Amino acid sequence: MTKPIFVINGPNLNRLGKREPEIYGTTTLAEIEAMCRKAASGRPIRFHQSNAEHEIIGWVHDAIDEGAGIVINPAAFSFTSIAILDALKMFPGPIIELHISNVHKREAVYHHSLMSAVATAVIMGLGADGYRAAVEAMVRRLG
Ligand code: DHK
Repeated sequence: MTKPIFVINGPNLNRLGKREPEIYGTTTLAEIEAMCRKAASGRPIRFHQSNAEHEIIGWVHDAIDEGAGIVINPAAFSFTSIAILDALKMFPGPIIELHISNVHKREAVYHHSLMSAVATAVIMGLGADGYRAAVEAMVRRLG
């Protein structure tokens, strides 16, 4: 059985499409999910979003048990959650951290992601298209 790629999304990303379109664009999360499934070219995808830290940790644990790779947009938890960082530390496979916006062009509160230290790679500033780039890179990396 081909192990899935987990695509995990953090808080407020369920509001994409309407949320600060000048920063996040107008692509909805459902459209992003469809882009990820297309970009995965046949590899299974587990696509999740939650505003709750414990649920995101639960999906990272699922990925530890049954996933091949993780693409994660931790959103605001990127800058606050040592708990999610600790969970990601246990994941043996490749991790691509993703941000729709270029956080370094934004307010200082967004400048230091705790997750980048354990990420294989970080993609940011490509808008929703960053998800397609991340999944395609993950598929190539997993071979
Ligand atoms: C999404 C968020 O919700 C913010 O908290 C981050 C990230 C940026 C994004 O660009 O995808 O700062």
